Amino acid sequence: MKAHTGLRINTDRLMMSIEELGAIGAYRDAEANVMGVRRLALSAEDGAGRRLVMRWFEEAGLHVSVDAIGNVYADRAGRDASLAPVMSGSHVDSVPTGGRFDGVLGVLGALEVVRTLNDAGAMTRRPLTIAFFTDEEGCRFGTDMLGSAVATGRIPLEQAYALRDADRKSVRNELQAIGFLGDEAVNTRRPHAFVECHVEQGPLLIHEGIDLGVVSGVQGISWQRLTISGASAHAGATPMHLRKDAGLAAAMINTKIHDMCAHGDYGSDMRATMGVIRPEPCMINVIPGRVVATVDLRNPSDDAMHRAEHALDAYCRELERTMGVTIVSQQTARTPAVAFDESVQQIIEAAARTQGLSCRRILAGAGHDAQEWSAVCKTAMIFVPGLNDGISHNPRELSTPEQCANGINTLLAVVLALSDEVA
Ligand code: HGY
Ligand code: MN
Ligand code: MN
Repeated sequence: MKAHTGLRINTDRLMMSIEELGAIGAYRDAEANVMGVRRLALSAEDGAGRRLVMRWFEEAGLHVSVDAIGNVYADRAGRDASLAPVMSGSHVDSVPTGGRFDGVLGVLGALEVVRTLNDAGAMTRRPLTIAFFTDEEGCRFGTDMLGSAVATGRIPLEQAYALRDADRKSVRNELQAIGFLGDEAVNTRRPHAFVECHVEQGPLLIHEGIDLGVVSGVQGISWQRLTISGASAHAGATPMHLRKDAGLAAAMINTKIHDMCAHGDYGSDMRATMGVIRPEPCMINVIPGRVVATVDLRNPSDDAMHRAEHALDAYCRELERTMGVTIVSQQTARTPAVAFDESVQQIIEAAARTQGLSCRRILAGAGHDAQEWSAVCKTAMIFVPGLNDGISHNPRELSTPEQCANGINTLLAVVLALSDEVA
């Protein structure tokens, strides 16, 4: 059995795979003037991307299976089949204006780890599983990390199946439509450990000139869908005091959530976004009678998040009283702050330092599949910096081959260290 030490990934092969997958769902983004990626969960493009990656998994000699929520697992035997596997993976679905690296780096990076082990004829003590999970982004069906949440028992399968997109298409039917309604049972896999490599999606590492992020955890996430109902009326003939302007109410809520962040009453790190604002009838000379808007709150403190949600709810009740509108809120996603495993973080740090790479602990601003897997096994993440201030959920998302190689060489070392653990 060859020693694993000194193995290095094939960076060109990794980057070519990222480019090839990035061509599926590619579009020319007029605003950014670069090619972006649009592979919405369970779309035809997502199906094509999934099939390409599955083919690569099979070509790497892995045993591939699909579970009932469309998660794809690829298993590699270890010397001791009695030991639980080390798992690594992420997602291949994207937001509508995505880049080539979000999620993909973690999936194709895990594949590159396997390809490197194959080239070296190396067999790890523990089995390995690499994977990609369904609908991590949540922007089509309204709940993020969906596949991982079902795989780890936080969301029941039938509840996930029933989720519908804006065209009232269900998760179940869309899984069937792209051929990924798998037959493997969900909520059964319990890895020894889970480690995910992902682009940071923020400016910290690149601004500090640090090679890698050792992710300490993920902040809490609260998503709400607000339906604000007032009265549509003539923009010219209706006096201001007789209006029930749903558009004004939405704007006031948007200002309120930004004020909540600015004044620090809910912690200095709270972040708030009204990403969807859809007025009806959306005409220049009609007061909006109805608005559908979303509120995305992020907070590293669960207590502060609860207080912020209550404050927002009280504000909506106040607007109902003073403006004569009605505001119905539907919670579409809610995850607590998660702390990753200290021992796995230390393994990541040691792997980075052995390669002469600088690293620092960092809290994940975005949600990730790893936060769901941390409920069932010891888990941590490796962050890779990005150019353009680490921008993400934007076609200008860009990490260099060297930055990606640093992340995946570290992932290789971490997977090897974890796979050698007996207990
Ligand atoms: O919304 C998030 O944080 C993740 O990108 N789904
Ligand atoms: Mn992601
Ligand atoms: Mn994302």
